[in-house]
Amino acid sequence: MEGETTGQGVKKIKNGTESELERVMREKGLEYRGISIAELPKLEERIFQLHQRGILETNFFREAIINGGFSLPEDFPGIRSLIVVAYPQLSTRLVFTAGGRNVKTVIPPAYRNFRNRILEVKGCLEKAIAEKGFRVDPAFRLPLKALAAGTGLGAYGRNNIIYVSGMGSYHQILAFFTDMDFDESTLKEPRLLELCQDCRICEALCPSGAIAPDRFLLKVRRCLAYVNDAPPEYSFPEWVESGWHNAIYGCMLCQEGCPANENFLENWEEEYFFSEEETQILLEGVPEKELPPELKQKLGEADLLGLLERLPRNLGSLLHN
Ligand code: B12
Ligand code: SF4
Ligand code: SF4
Repeated sequence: MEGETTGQGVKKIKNGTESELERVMREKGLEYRGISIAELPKLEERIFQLHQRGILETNFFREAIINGGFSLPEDFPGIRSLIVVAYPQLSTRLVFTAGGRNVKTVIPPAYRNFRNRILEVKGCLEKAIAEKGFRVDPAFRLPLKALAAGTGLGAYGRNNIIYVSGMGSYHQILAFFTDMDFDESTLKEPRLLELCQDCRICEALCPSGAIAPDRFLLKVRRCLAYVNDAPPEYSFPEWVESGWHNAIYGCMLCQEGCPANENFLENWEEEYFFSEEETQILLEGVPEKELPPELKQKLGEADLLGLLERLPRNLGSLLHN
């Protein structure tokens, strides 16, 4: 496959003033970077070192490394690179009704329609490069923040979340294997957001101490996002105060209070209202097949059906705030 390289490091398809990939991604408002697949073992090693030092407080090590999350798909020979993509996404507002009172909460950015977005972006990438004989396949199990930082797509905030220029932390990170080459594709050192140098707002706002002054990595088990994503049979630990909950799952306190996000707080991707009766049905944990069709459709659109079993616990806690 013949080609030349652009200043941005993307293989430019012959006869194009810019590569088709750059054009398609720009039109969709997506940011992306490419990295050689040969760099992946270096990332694995970085994470392994954190594990060796005993500071990786997450199951991620087991899932990603021991269970082969870094291994390449066998049905895709000739993988050359990874394309790492940031797709902007705002919060989705939810308004529940209980005791005549409206209770407002959110689905955080990045949580909604993840699978659909993978397919959508895969479609865009295919439109741009498949025609030239390249292939793309989603990479689900790689450490996406570390990849975003390692490709220079984004920088870490002190809150452990990736920030991308023009999107703040309001985006989803996606990654794809491809047999296309990028020329500027070595693994970079992770960068801290400049604003964080003189700021500790997120540390102060985190109610549970998950963002700690003495370590960069999150204290994962203290994070409300870890707590309220637990399977439905687990109730919240005693140390979690109900007033802390602020999202139907996940938590937005360290993002909403961050000055790097000030442009993204006012708008919603979408808004869904739940009547008193609907709120009650959700609190009772009515199974999906017994839901009134309209409520089921609304939950489907909001991408909340997968969370149905956790709703009595998570929503119940929000309503008691
Ligand atoms: C496990 C997981 C969680 C766990 C643990 C999070 C964690 N910090 O490890 C829990 C349940 C707590 C969680 C919470 C959330 N998550 Co989460 N999570 C994941 C998952 C599955 C893996 C994360 C991972 O790689 N952990 C492993 C560690 C090693 O990664 P790391 O933190 O990047 O570690 C690097 C840095 O610490 C760096 N480093 C070390 N020291 C230093 C020092 C300095 C100065 C610097 C700059 C860097 C640095 O080196 C490490 C290795 O490279 C990913 C999906 C995926 N496949 O990647 C989503 C993912 C990371 N989560 C995501 C989101 C949106 C969230 C929440 C914001 C959701 C919410 N609103 O509640 C919260 C954020 C909580 C927080 N403040 O971090 C997004 C991230 C989007 C973004 N913009 O960053 C992802 C990518 C999912 C997605 N596809 O959108 N998550
Ligand atoms: S609140 Fe301040 S320290 Fe925390 S991520 Fe935002 S800018 Fe950085
Ligand atoms: S998501 Fe919430 S609990 Fe987790 S670190 Fe941020 S503020 Fe703390």
